[in-house]
Amino acid sequence: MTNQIKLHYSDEVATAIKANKPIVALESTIISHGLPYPENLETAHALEDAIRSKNAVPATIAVMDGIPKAGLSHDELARLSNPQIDTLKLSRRDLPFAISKKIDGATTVATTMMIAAAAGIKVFATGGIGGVHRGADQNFDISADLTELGQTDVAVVCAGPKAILDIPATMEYLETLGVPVIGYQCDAMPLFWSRASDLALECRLDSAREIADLCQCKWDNGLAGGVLIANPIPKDVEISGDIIEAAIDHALHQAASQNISGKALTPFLLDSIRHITDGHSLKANKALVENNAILAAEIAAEMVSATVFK
Ligand code: PSU
Ligand code: MN
Repeated sequence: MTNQIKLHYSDEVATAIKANKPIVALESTIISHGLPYPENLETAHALEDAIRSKNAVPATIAVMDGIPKAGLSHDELARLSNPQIDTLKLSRRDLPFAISKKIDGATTVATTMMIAAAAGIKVFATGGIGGVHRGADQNFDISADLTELGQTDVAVVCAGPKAILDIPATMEYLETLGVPVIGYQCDAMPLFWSRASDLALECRLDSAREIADLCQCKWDNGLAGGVLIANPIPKDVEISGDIIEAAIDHALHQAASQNISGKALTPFLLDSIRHITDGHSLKANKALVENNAILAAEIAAEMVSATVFK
């Protein structure tokens, strides 16, 4: 047997796996580094509740005391959201360090996919994936989320790449890696805080059933790797492209003048945009992740019924 991630399941997740119930993975970087306290803790609970309200089981993923976990306790969620505790942001390369040092770490899209796949969980809901940063031709800042999508069999529901990125370059990179990008009930790539962009998508699907089918066909045919589902932010909380673009510009200038780069860049930009938009971006961020959790639960339910009736 090849080695694989050794993980711990919460009772709720272990029971769901045995009973073949639909399960949705959730990431923890958004809790520790993406949202401020106390909204981060409130959102972590709201996401789990949204998934349970759809008769699916949430599996929030993180590394606690060096142990990769699928499903967290209330205490663990509180620990990850506590701003007084410095929690590492773990991408693929950081996982061995956190495990060997037995420390806590919040998982990004990349590491959440890895641990979800090891747990046999096929669907994961997040806010926005990481991607190719603006200026990547000079700084080479390309998120490991993309390479993970190219190799790990998990369907990731997001509201598009974060608009702080170079979106056309991110789309090209996903194409190179062979990652299907599905527009859920939309024809253009959603841009996280805004519903649409001028980037046309070639694959539109209008139901959770069709999305589950596409994933199953991909994996049944031995086509390894993830599927990206782009679910536009709900209309009532979207921020118009002009307003958000001005905020992003401002935030990017602040980051450059304070020499922020590497893994600190995404959290810095999200926080700075929250200040510039007077909290509007935070409200939007919470709503879009919840919207994604609900769609992910529907897809997970369709995947389960497909295996039962096969
Ligand atoms: N989307 C959000 N908030 C976040 C992130 C995404 O709404 O905090 C996180 C995700 O965990 C994603 C990470 O995997 O940012 C990407 O970071 P980087 O660009 O450093 O790879
Ligand atoms: Mn990066």
